[in-house]
Amino acid sequence: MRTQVAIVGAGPAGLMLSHLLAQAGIASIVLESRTRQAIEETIRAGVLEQGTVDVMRELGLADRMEQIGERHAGIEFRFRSRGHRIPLRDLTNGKEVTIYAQHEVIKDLVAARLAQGGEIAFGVSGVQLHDVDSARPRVTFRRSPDGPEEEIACDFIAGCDGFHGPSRQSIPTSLRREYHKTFPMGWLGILVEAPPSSAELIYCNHDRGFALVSTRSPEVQRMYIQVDAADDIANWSDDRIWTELRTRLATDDGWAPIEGPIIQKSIVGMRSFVCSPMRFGRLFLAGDAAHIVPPTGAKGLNLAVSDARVLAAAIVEFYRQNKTDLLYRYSQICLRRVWKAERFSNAMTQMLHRFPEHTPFEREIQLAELDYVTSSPHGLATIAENYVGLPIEWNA
Ligand code: RFL
Ligand code: PHB
Repeated sequence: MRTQVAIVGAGPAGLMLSHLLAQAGIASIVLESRTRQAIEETIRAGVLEQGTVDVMRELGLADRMEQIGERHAGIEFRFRSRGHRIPLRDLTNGKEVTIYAQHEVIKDLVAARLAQGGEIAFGVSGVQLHDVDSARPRVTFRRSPDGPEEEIACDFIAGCDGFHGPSRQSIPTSLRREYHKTFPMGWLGILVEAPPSSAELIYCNHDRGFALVSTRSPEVQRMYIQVDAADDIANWSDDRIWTELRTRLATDDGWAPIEGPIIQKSIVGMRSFVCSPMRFGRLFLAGDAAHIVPPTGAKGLNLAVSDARVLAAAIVEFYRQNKTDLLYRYSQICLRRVWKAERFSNAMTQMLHRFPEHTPFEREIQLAELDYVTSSPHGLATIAENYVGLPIEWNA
């Protein structure tokens, strides 16, 4: 088999890249280890930056998002039992975020790609990358564990296979640097059958830990609470979860979450990670394969999409104009935006969670920080500008 771009991984990065390339008439094949059903059902992110929404529109894939996604013009920070609104739209010349679940984005991208005749091989195994630093890279894989090995010869490989995928390991360790930080807490996330408790997202800092009220639809809410990183979901009965949510989110004027049956619950860890550079020869990493942010800034999916935009532009420039300028600058352009998203996600995490090691002094400093960013016009503008998403700086 031969194609122009072999894409490993059908997450937001890989699928978005396949669409952006197809729009420019460039062929790709996507290899995905999980089944279509599994990728369309995994519950993950929910907040789309304006730039991500714009790409969906440009690709003509925004119909369902416009129907069932919700546009939010602000968010709330809650601490010392009081809410403080951050008016995103007013502070960013009209930019907003859209609440639309990642698995809905995946469904839209997969359906459209298959309808256009695009090739996505689901459930493949044994994906291996070969000769990535030559002009003729190859990917081998099996369609089923005991099926024959098949080979794709290509011009470029896009490693969009998430944090645990094999692509990053194809960059020799001597040529890449990895930056890691693990946070001492996790997020217990739930899906609840109940109407929204709040018209906008609530990020809450409480003595007992962080809580977040988000939403998925008029019938389903998404909520999170900070728990110990090593905690087991079996320790969390529905009653215990509701007690924590009620306690952490309570306000002086009697606010309480709207409760309902919990239909899904799980705990995820929180880490920061960056791999630099994001390119080796003809292998280009995109999304979680190259970087992870803690979910507090709602940036992971959006970074995956902005990497895909830069990579698509670089590959299009190569085929159309026979230029390699953007390809060579790919890593630099992406990492400039990635580090700013790492910075923001880290700052949000530090500001909003309880840290076991904090002294009473550090706790007061944290609350003063929240007071500053929710009362100073500069503090508010900084949060808003970063939350709706920074632009890609093509001249990096
Ligand atoms: P993905 O989505 O992990 O996709 C990678 C794909 O590669 C496949 N794969 C392989 N395929 C073939 N061969 C192999 N050997 C393979 N190994 C792996 C995998 O099966 C998978 O389908 O990476 P991508 O495309 O880079 O996208 C990244 C995002 O999924 C991720 O950053 C976000 O979900 C993070 N995130 C959030 N991001 C946001 O922008 N806004 C949010 O509100 C937000 N909330 C969240 C989040 C992540 C969370 N969790 C679960 C960590 C909330 C949570 C709770
Ligand atoms: C979500 O709705 O899943 C969500 C919202 C905001 C975040 C992270 C996740 O910061």
